[in-house]
Amino acid sequence: MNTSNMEMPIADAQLQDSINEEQAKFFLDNGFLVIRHVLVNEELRIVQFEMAKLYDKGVAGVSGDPDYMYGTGVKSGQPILKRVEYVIDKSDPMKALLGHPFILRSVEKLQGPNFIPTWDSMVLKAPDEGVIVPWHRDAAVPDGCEDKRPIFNVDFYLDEADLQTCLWVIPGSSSWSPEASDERCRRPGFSTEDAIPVPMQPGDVIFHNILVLHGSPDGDGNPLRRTVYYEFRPGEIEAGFGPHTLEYLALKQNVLYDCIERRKHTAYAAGEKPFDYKPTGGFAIRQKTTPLQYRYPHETYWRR
Ligand SMILES: O=C(O)CCC(=O)C(=O)O
Ligand SMILES: [Fe+2]
Repeated sequence: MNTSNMEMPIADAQLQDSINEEQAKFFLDNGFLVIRHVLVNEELRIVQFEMAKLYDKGVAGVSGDPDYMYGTGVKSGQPILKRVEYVIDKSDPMKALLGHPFILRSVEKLQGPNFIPTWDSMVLKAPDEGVIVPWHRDAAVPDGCEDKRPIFNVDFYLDEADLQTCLWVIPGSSSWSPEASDERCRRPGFSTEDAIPVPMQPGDVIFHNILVLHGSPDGDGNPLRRTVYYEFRPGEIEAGFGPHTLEYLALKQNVLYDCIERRKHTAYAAGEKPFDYKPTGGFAIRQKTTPLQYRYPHETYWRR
């Protein structure tokens, strides 16, 4: 495939209410989509500040808390903070971010009205550690599921990702067979001949299908890069095939509903048309309750 001059529609959250048909089709065909200017002005500054607090806490060293995850620095050999899990639980502005109306209207367009939020994590590329993220898929679609609606991550960039350090994706690899995907991931080194780079500015977003092959090169002398991943799944897929229980589905519906309400009380959302979360049929929310918590550990809710 010639990917060098690929026609790529780019959405702009300041100019549209949600992604349009052409952008949705591009996402479904290629497994990723870029959206500019999702976080701007005060919200961008607040979210950057909140995630700097978690980053600093993690770098200072947190032990005995599984939410702060460390790897070993390629250059320094030291423990390096690589991921912080359950960021919504740890910060109120991150709850309000889950209610972002452009994002939710776009998720609804791609997954239908019964979607739920699943994972919420901050992924870190440590400064000057030159860590390669090898080609991978984030996860597989649950066993037995024939529903073609995409499961995907919404990646909020809090720092710039330039051509040297940004994410690369292989357009269309979201529809490859598991065998073709495994074969490509086994190819040695971080080769990019069939891939395209996705440079980003702070506040920009990538939607990426969990099945699209992606990764990033070692970028010598790279600056810190913080990306928040919010994953969404169609309720029908979750209910039919897991990986979580039905109880989890209802709990996360309540979290989402609550976060949409919280967003209405932020100064920066004052001029927005809020997202109207209205799951249908068997997914309709019968009783709106304040969430008991914002951290429902995945392993507590895996199906048997
Ligand atoms: O941000 C990156 O460079 C890739 C991170 C990633 O794909 C992951 O953590 O699953
Ligand atoms: Fe990934």
